[in-house]
Amino acid sequence: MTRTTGIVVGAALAIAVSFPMTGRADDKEKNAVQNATVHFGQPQPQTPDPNPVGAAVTHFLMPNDVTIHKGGTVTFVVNGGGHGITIHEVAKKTTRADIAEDLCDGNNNETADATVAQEITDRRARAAVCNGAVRETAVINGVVVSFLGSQNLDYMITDGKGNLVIEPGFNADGAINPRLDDPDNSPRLLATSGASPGDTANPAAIAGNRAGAFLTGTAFNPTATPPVAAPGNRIQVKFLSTGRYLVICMNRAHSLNDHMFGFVNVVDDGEDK
Ligand SMILES: [Cu+2]
Repeated sequence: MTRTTGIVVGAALAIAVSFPMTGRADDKEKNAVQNATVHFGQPQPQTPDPNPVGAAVTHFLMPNDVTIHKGGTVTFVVNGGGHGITIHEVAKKTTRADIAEDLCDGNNNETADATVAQEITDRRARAAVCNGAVRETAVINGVVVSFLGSQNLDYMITDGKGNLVIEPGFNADGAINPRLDDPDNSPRLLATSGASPGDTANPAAIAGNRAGAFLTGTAFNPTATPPVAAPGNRIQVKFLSTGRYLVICMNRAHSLNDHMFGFVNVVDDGEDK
């Protein structure tokens, strides 16, 4: 009888203690889920603008910042064409602005907490400045080289600590560095569409094509009854270590021009998962 009472009292104390601990928990940890789903590209039906902006307004992740438990997964649902996914670890304090400032148009027209309508306005403004039709010049090894497309310039993408995360290199003739593809400058967890770090060990494996293929995304079929979205690739990644991870499109135009990136946070809330 006495022992039973003691167990009940002990349980009540444990519950009482757990509330203040929850209250102190970081917001990210409180909102962490075991398995998240992220749209890589605007979900169907997509609403591209008329040209010249076109599909640029569909180049975003939704949601663009998710938090999961250590050992959990994120499944990326690929929507629309021309995407490749790469994931790099970044410093935990890295903000969206830290990445955006290193891309074309920097933080101009990049409003992190904007309304959906404001985000669309921002994407249009960015596409007017950063696109495949603008001509850029750069000096490479003392030689002035002309580029068609702002996405073909070199960009040094650094994180919140100032560490280099990705440097895609110049893509002067359209073939040197066809993708946002950097296996060397930071820990990379995934790369779906590019060369392989085994490039030198087994060059025959990717001979003649450093670009690889883009992913197959969902496609809307307005002529079907009812209109349906054809399925696309769904890529599930299991995150085994805590940290903050940059998820960015390997299509240079999508990432460097259109800022197609987001984040995954992986937290350990002290529970056995
Ligand atoms: Cu893309």
